[in-house]
Amino acid sequence: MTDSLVRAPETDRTHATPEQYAERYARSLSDNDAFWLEEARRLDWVTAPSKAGNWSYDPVDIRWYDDGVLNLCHNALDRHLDARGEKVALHFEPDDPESEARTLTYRELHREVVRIANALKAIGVKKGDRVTIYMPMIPEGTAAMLACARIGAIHSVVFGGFSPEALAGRIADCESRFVITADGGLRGGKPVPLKDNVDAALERPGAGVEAVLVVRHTGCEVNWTEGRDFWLADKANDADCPCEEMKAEDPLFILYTSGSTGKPKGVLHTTGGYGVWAALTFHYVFDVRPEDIFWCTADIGWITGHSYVAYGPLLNGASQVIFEGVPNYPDAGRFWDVVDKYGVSIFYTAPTAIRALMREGDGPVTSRDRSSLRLLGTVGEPINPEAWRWYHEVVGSGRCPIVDTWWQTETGGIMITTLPGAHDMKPGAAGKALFGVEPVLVDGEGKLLEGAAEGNLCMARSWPGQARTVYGDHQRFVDTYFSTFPGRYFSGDGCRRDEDGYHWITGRVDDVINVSGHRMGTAEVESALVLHPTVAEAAVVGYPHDIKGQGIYCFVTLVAGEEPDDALERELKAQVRSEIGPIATPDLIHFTPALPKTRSGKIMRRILRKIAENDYDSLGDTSTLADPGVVDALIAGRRNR
Ligand code: 6R9
Repeated sequence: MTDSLVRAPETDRTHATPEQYAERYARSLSDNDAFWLEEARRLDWVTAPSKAGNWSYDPVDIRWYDDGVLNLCHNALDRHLDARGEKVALHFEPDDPESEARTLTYRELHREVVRIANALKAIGVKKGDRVTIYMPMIPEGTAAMLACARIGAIHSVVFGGFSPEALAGRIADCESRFVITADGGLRGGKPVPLKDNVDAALERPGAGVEAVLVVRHTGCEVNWTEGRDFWLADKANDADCPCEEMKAEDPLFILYTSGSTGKPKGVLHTTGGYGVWAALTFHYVFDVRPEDIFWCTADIGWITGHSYVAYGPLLNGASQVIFEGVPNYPDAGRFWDVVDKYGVSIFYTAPTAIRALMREGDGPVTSRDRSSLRLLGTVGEPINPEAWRWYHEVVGSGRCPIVDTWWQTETGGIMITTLPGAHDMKPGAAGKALFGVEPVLVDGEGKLLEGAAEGNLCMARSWPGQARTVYGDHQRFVDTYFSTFPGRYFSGDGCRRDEDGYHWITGRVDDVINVSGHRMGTAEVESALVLHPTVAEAAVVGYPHDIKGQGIYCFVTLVAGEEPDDALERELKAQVRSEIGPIATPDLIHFTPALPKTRSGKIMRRILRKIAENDYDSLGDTSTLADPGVVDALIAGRRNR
């Protein structure tokens, strides 16, 4: 009964009624420009925009609020100081529950941001420069992002779990000359050698930088390059640091994300539209009230951490928790300890975390109070109805609505969800379009599908939070998102729309897999594997994994004369870890003498996916294979989970 409705409790129907939603949604489409100009008033502008959308999908040129001028750091901090300077902006919960927690008010966070902004200026950062941020989940991470926004620098946050190799690639791609990092981080009691990783990355070709600002965090030993490395504390100062006036379309940040081909893409977001979108989606979806304590467990290295840690909550003047650690340290009740400690009322996490905790049983949850919770959210991948029900019934004690929010790095913020109060929920369905969003489904030929249907999820029109380009490669942006179905933005996801207009995301339809809510291009893992001298060819697919959603299944053929063994398997896994990072570690390696190919030499991934899924009955047409015998050999060698 996955389609059954779960009703939001009447007491939560205060934010947007079903009628208000329907009315506002209809107007957001029919009177799009007026709607978006009105919504722009959520922000302070130096010069208010006279027009909202100015975009085209053919040719691809996306602009919003073109003639507006503003600064997002001002909007996130300065403008709150008079009315709520003493309100908590961040509660920082360290990895070790015995370590000292820190709380920063809006005034204190503002001071921290100004200090970092001055440090950035002192090391030579100017408006338009790219600054790479490689940080643990500590207040200085968010503050560094806002400091960049304050002085008009473009931040490129790289997840602290990425390897030096991956970091180097991202530094080189956007020609970033500055890095902000910490001496080290802590996750689940284990040290993360951030500064060492930066040192290693900067030895790679193309990744030389002028200066590295280092935040003292764990106090661990670090190597030092005189003239290049600077402690933040030595460069920071309280001098006045006015907010730079930014045009709405000036870049705000670059965030790298995996695609189906090639190296990760630097998705570029700009200032005005992204700001409006982050502010609006946070306001509506999380139904935020002044007394709420919000907690999004995402790292700032992902888009969720950008929009719902750094920007959304602060643009709305909300109080939030940021957490350095992991869900199961020191034990599986940690999330709920933190919820109780700070009185968290809105909690936003990923299905993979929910599934991992569900496995530990109800005890670690029910032994904690959790009565402060009133709204739960999920993001990152489809949530299976079983995990949804556990989240709803056990974590939320059946009291809290769940928002299952579908969106992407490229969309800047939440696109499809139910709204608490306005919509009933269906376990496993993301829900309906947010204001100004017009999702459509098309078949393989691009034909529009009406009513209840399943197809490729596209957007028929732009919205302010949409990515503008791929940094340095606009053609790649056009090719990736606008060429499959011309005139539409193609998300890369499959989706079923039911008779009530709810969207059920069926997963990626391209060669991207979703591992624990993280996007991984199969091509990236393949490239890492073939770097090994024994590997002739590799093909990587996803397969269903109980906790991670999808696991990484690698088919590998070796060069002639090489024999597979356990040691080689370990070496290949290590190779992928060091090229990309631990999140890309293969789950299964299947050595095979050959891969199934068409006569023109194309690997038939469809067949590999079926084999990885243990689904041998629906292998489909294998007659176009150059050597159909390969399939039997593959089935015989199937790796057990
Ligand atoms: C925000 C984020 C985007 C991809 C997206 C889709 C999957 C995200 C989802 C979901 C089903 C949800 N995805 N939210 N699938 N239901 N609520 O995760 O961005 O890292 O760019 O990933 O994640 O496949 O295309 P990003």
